[in-house]
Amino acid sequence: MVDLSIVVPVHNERDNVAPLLIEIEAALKDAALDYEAVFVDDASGDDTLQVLRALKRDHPRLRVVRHVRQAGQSTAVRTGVKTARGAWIATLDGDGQNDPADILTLLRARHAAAPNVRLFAGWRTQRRDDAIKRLSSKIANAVRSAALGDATPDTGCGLKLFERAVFLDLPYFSHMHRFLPALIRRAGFEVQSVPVGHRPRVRGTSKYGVWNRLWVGLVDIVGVAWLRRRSRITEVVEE
Ligand SMILES: Nc1nc2c(ncn2[C@@H]2O[C@H](COP(=O)(O)OP(=O)(O)O)[C@@H](O)[C@H]2O)c(=O)[nH]1
Ligand SMILES: [Mg+2]
Repeated sequence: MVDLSIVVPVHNERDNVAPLLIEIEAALKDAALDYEAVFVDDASGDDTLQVLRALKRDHPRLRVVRHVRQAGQSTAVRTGVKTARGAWIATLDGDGQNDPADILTLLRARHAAAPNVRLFAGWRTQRRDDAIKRLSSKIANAVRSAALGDATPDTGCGLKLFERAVFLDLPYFSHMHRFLPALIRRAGFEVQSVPVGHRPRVRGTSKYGVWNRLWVGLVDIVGVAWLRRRSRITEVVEE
């Protein structure tokens, strides 16, 4: 067991994984926290996997798992969560746009929060993406939160802190990573958004454009709305 598992989904991020791992280690150096970093390579076509394998030699906290076939970001996150040994999970994008130091921001929020809060969602208050991505995200967030009432201004942020057991109990579907607040509330728990930093992508290229997020996103809103209607929650008492 470890105190915290950091899960990082990566696809074609050969130049980002080493700097990110080093930043994670620097951020948590003084935190008196036993942690592991689980990088999930989603069948990258570049040499991301070779870079990760080489890093393992000098970085004992690093664990690497890989998908034999590309299965997408949500599935990679889930693979990492299943692999993880910690009761709590922090996720980060593999491209360096999230600042690993904000893991501590989320841990501080958890420290101050009520016990029923099981998801701390990063909220990129100053997004460092191009105007098209910022605008499409703004619209998507508005539509989604109006349809699902998930009370979360930024569900797409890769930086999140949640309880492993609660996550693994959620219904699984590809692209579910943008719906974690709605799904966790559906399970009867609370979600708290926490302002975090954001940085421009300096290496590699983005995997998402407007269209490959928009259409699946609209279909998924309908699916998650249906899941919410079919939810029944009760406390269970053993006699
Ligand atoms: N495992 C996996 N990760 C992905 C995939 N697409 C994107 N990612 C990761 O998800 C994160 C965010 O993707 P990115 O391309 O930066 O999206 P953007 O920030 O919206 O431009 C990065 O860590 C990517 O490596 C995928 O198909 N599989
Ligand atoms: Mg990115």
